[in-house]
Amino acid sequence: MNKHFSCEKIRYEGPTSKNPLAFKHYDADALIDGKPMKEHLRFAGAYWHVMRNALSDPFGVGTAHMPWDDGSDSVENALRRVDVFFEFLDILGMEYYCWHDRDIAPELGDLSASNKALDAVVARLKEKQAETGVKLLWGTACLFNHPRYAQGASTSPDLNVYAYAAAQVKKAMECTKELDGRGYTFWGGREGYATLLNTDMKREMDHMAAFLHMAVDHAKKIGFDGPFYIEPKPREPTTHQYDSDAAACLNFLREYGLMDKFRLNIETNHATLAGHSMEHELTVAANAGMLGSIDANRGDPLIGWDTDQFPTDIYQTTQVMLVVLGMGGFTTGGLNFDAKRRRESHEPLDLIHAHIGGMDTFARGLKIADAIRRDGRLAEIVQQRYAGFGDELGKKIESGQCSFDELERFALANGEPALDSGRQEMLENLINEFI
Ligand code: XLS
Ligand code: NI
Ligand code: NI
Repeated sequence: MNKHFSCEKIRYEGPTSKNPLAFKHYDADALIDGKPMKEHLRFAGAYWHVMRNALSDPFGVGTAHMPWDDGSDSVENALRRVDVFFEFLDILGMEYYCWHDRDIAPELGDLSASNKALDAVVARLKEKQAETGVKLLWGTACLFNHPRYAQGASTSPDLNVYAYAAAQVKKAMECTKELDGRGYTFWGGREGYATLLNTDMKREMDHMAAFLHMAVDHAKKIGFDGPFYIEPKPREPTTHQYDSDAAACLNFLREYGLMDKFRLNIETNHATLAGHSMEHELTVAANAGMLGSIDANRGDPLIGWDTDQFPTDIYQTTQVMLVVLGMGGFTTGGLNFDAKRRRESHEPLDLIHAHIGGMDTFARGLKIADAIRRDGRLAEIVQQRYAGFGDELGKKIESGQCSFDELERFALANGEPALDSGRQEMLENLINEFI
């Protein structure tokens, strides 16, 4: 029995099990389409939610019980958390994790003291990784919590803040490299504006691009070859964030010549805040060959902010896994549970329940998506809808060899088009056959 989480290691017991502390669908080594489930899903624990989220909300203080944490900013306390976090990962059999610099180590009086504390914790993380085989999915720098970042980090009007942010990212990249991280994430927490009255948007975006170019240069210099991820989010905390959705990020990366080194990290609750579905955002990213990783969570349809709830919707995880399987699976990325318990679920054991649910929901989504793909009807129907473009004229259009003159001749000769049904409801029924 683990003393911090009051449970044993979580095992797969199959769909008929009534044990709340067992997986019903996530069977790590079971093969789906020739590949173990754990390799399809690449689950990661988010250090900030598991170890550092006290579960406060805008109206109340934290409720989480963290008996291992003395609440101090000491390095000893930070090191103790590392050990507990690795116990947590082991209980669930999670092989990856993610962090912000300031989650794993305290921010102290000045930058060099903070860097020193970070080094001490990174050394412990490195030992723990070697001992357990756990890997770092990505690291990132927290450029949104400290008051200095109130007006942005790489988009701050204050050059001193810009430089401070650069120094913080430089160090976080070096720590990620030290821990053999598979990627490095930029989420622009404060990279946006509260009002355009005081904002030179063009200049701020130019500054952000210069910042990211310096990150690319530094990666080359230190030999970090993992991709960088940009994580789109439309608003919150700012009124408008520059990385507002997948399409805006792709446009930004193209405009500033950053497509090579970057991929997108798409988060479910950010997609819905942007007024899109997760399926939409993933499809936009995947179509551009730019889907790198996923922050798995969900919003609440009745609450208008980033509630970061654990995924429970099988329909949604099916859609996600259809896109992931469709692009041939993750390479460097994975499914990072950027999700927190509700404030009412304050016991450490609730962290285990929450992740069991998230992992099982994705395991089911994976199995269902694989079955839909093997069945083949859905893909066939989509293919058929565009069948006309497989003909000679269609091929000319798709290869850029056609002209308006030719299409006008065709339209005049063929008369009014007789449209086929889109069959949406039939396809919805088809998906439900598998769920
Ligand atoms: C916040 C973001 C954040 C990033 C990492 O909404 O999701 O947690 O994933 O900075
Ligand atoms: Ni996130
Ligand atoms: Ni988020």
